Amino acid sequence: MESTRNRLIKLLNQEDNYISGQQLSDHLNISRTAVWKHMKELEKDGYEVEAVQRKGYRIIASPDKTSENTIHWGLSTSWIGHQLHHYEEVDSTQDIVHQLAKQGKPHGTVVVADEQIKGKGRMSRPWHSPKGKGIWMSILLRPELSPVQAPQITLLAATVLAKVITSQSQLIPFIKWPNDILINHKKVSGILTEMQAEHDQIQYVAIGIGINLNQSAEEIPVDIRHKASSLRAESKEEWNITSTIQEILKQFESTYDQYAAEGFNYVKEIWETYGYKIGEKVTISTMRRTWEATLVGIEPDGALIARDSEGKREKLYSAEIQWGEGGYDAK
Ligand code: BT5
Repeated sequence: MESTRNRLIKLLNQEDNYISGQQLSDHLNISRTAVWKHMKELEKDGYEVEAVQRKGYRIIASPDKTSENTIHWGLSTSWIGHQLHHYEEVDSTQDIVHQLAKQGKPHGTVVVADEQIKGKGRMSRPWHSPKGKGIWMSILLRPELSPVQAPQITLLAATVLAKVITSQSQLIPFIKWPNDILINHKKVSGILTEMQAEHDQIQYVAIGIGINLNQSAEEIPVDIRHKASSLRAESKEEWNITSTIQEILKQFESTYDQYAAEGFNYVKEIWETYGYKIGEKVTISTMRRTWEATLVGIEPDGALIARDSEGKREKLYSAEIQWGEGGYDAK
C-alpha cells in the first residue's frame, strides 16, 4: 500500500497543475491540517512547494538529498524498493539487510546509505564508501532457486549496472568476471552477494552494490587509484544519486522478471556482450598451471569458460587472470 506521503508527492507533482488543499484532503482522505503537516515534512526533505492563491499547490523543486521519499518519488516499480530504508551512516548496508531478512522483510526490500563506515567487499576486503559520493545499496531477494544457481543473480546484477551506465551516459562499461564494472580498465563498481540457504532452497540473497559516482580522481584512495575510478571522473559529469538509484531499481526489476520468465540464457547473452576481454587472449594461472587462453563466456553456475590454444575448453571458478597489456592489472 502506497504511503500517504508518496501519494501526496504524486498529486503535487502533476506537471503544471496546481491542486487545492481541499482536493488534497479529499484525495488522501485526511484532514487539511494533516495535509499541511505532511507538506511541512516534505519541505524538511528538501522539496519546494509553491502555493498560489485560488489555484493551490505544486512541487517546483525536488531535493538533491537522498531519502526514502526522494527515492520513492517517481519510482514506478511493482515489487522492488517498495520497502526502502535509507540511512545517513551505517557500518554496512549488507549488515542491515541481513537483519531485515531475518525479520521476514519481503523480496525487493532495499537498503541505501549515504556513507558506510565498514563497507565490505568479497572475502572481507574493505570497500571505500565516502559520504554522498556514491551508491551504497543492498537489495534483499527471495528467489526460488537452488543455492548453486545463486551466482546467476550476481551476474544479473552486473548486467543491470552495465545497462544503466550505458543508458545514462556515453561511457562504455565492461563486466570483469565475475562482477566488477570497469570503465577505461578501471573499477567503478563492485557487487557482493551473500546468501542464506537451507537444504536445497535459498532463504534469501543479499546483493550489495557499490558504485563510485562523484568522487574526483583525487578522492579515490591512493592505494587503489591506479585501478579504481568513478563515473564522474570518467564521464566528466556529475551524477545524481537518487535518480541513478531509481534507474538501477527499475532496470533490476525488469531484468529480474525477464530472467524469471526466460531463464539464465537471457542474462548470459547480455553479460557476454559486456564481458571484459571476452573473445580476447589472457593469461590464466590456476593451482595446476599457467596458460594462454581465449575467454569464451559464462556458464549457468557462474563459471568462466576459457579455451586453450588447442581449442580445449575449461571451466574456471576462481583463477588468477592476467588481463594483458593495457588491461585492468597493467594499470
Ligand atoms: C567488491 O568486492 O567489489 C564488492 C563491493 C561491494 C560494495 C557494496 S556497497 C553496498 C554493500 N554494502 C557493503 O558493505 N558492501 C556492498 P571485491 O571484488 O572484493 O573488491 C574489493 C577491492 O576493491 C578492495 O580490496 C579494493 O582493492 C578495491 N576497492 C575498495 N573500495 C573501492 C571503491 N570504492 N572503488 C573501487 N575499488 C575499491
